[in-house]
Amino acid sequence: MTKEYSASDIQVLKGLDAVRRRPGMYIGSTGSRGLHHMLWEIVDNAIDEAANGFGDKVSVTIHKDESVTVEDNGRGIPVGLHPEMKVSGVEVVFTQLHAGGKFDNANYEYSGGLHGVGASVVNALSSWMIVDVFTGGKQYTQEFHSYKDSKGHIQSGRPKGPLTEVGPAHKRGTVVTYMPDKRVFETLSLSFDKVSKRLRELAFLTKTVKISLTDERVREDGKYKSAQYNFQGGIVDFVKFLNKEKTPIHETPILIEGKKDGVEISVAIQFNDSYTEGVFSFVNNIPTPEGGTHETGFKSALTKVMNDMARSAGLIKDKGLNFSGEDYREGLCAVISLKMKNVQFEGQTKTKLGNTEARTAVEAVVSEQLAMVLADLNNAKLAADLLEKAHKAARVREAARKAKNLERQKNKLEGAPLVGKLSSCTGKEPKENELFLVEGDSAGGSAKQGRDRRFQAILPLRGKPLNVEKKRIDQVMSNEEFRSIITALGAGFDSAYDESALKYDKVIILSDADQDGAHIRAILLTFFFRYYREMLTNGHVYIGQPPLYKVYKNSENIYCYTEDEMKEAAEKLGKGYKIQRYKGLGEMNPEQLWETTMRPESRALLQVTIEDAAEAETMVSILMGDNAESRKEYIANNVNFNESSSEADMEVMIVERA
Ligand code: 1YM
Repeated sequence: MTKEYSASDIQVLKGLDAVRRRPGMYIGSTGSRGLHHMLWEIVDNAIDEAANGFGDKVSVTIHKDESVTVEDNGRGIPVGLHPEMKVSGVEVVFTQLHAGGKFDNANYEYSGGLHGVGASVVNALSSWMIVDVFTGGKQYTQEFHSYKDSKGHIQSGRPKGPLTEVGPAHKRGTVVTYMPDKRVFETLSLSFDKVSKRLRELAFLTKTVKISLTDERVREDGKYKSAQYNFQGGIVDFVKFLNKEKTPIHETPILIEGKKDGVEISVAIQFNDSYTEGVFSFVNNIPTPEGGTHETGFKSALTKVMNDMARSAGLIKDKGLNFSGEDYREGLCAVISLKMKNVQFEGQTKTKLGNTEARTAVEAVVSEQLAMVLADLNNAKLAADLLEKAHKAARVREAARKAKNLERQKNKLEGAPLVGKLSSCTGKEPKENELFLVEGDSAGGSAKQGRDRRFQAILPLRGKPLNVEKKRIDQVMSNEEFRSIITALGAGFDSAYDESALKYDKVIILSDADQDGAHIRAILLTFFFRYYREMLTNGHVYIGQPPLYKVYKNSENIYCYTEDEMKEAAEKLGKGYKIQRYKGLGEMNPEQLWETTMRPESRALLQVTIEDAAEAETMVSILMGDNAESRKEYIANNVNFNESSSEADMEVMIVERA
């Protein structure tokens, strides 16, 4: 039944083989991230169809065998023959890189970074794929597979036959099922949490669409684990959701929508009574956590509109206190969503928008509309509250600035200052040096003895550091634990941070594998997220991974980081093995700590990304914020006290192993 394909197909299919040779180029990685990326490719096509007004439902099903089905009720991928390729539109879409009419159309030109590389990449990296299209009262189907030919070469994403009509149909839409190829991916297991979070985000960003997720691998109360999302309010619902743990100072978010120079702009804003700022931006539904021109445009507009108001209100005088942009952004929660062509992504992780037209367009649209909203008499109280808030913030900032300058002067005056508890390293080359932030004095002691003092410095932290949530910058600065970190880093902090002065290339958090350790780690990550964001984007922050078990017999020791590894090791050593479970870092002697956790050649470090830190911040707000209800809910959903390790919480904050 497998038919030989014509010469023109062979050309096409070579593209798929190239994808298989270098999967990373197309989906970023062959780890968990890449695996999820596959799903986003197919989901994006389904969401686009709904966003363009065709259909309103998208469903995702993760099957027991880790294959995935995505279904929409749009027009269906075109089934007619492609005039040049002489095969169906469906076949073109799934076998040609960047195929199809869609790529000439505005929606598809947005592929920047890794997004939008297309459904054919998913086919190329799957062991099999089935596409069903329902259109014009008929059902069509086509199957693809990847197999080894007689010479042992992999043939990727080859059609088993042409698109075939299989019967009548009473619905419209596209259904794609695929099995990620285990010859390509290190893991085939999609994370329900990751997938549901992203689908929720897409439901906020595309308000017409109803999205459902079913996980057939997991049963809950006799049903499959599932989630459904539909937000009629779109990004207005999004900011309300983001503010759920906080106390908004006005009930209805401000919504700004407009189009300029080909850039479609939607912004939703709701202020809360906290001191933190949260701007969440997206371009063509892709998150841009590193910010970029759109965020810059938004911030200048906000500053300009507020400055104009402050000036009219007589708050800004030529002499004396001036307001800065930051002062206006205390307690700001905003979602920015842009739709535009020819997107340029920049930055370390290609998640920063570079297009200059986005800055001018956002600035113009937001300035004009925000000024109107705040001039509206119905919003007079909000306008007055915002000015008062900014005024307070400016006074505090001024006080903090004075204190900070003092701090920096101190650093300069004393050269390498002696931080009380810091055991510094002897090496003077910051690029080589590492700073370990260690939970507890006893572990700190072992780390001090076990380290390589030429490049490893140890700073033991006593007890739990101050919870940074809801603390003003001046309070954080005067806390002893944070002060010692700030001083040890030697590069100022917050707006005074100066990366060129940073004394350590790696800052490694070492905490116990228990609830307390997870808590301390989350607080420290929140601290870096709030005051040293650049350190995160530049990849300076790490989490050390002490082993949870030692399995040993006679003189052989195997250190294990998960329960599975432990079981495997026990099996390997056979009869007579013993297991030591490390409840804390303090239980390891200096040599063991060095060998398992500190020695560069044998340790496993997790590099913390900005997303991880942002998640830790969310976790900290929930666990320590004032909303007891959501705290309970969070703990019930995320923290498993029976679990032997703290992997449950680690899940929430951490990436793949570096
Ligand atoms: C479960 C995944 O891929 N749906 C989907 C894809 C397409 C269309 C409709 C579609 C688009 C257009 C015209 C158009 C795609 N079509 C193409 C191409 N769901 C899923 N639903 N007609 C149908 O944009 O012009 C690529 S994707 F290239 F064939 F037009």
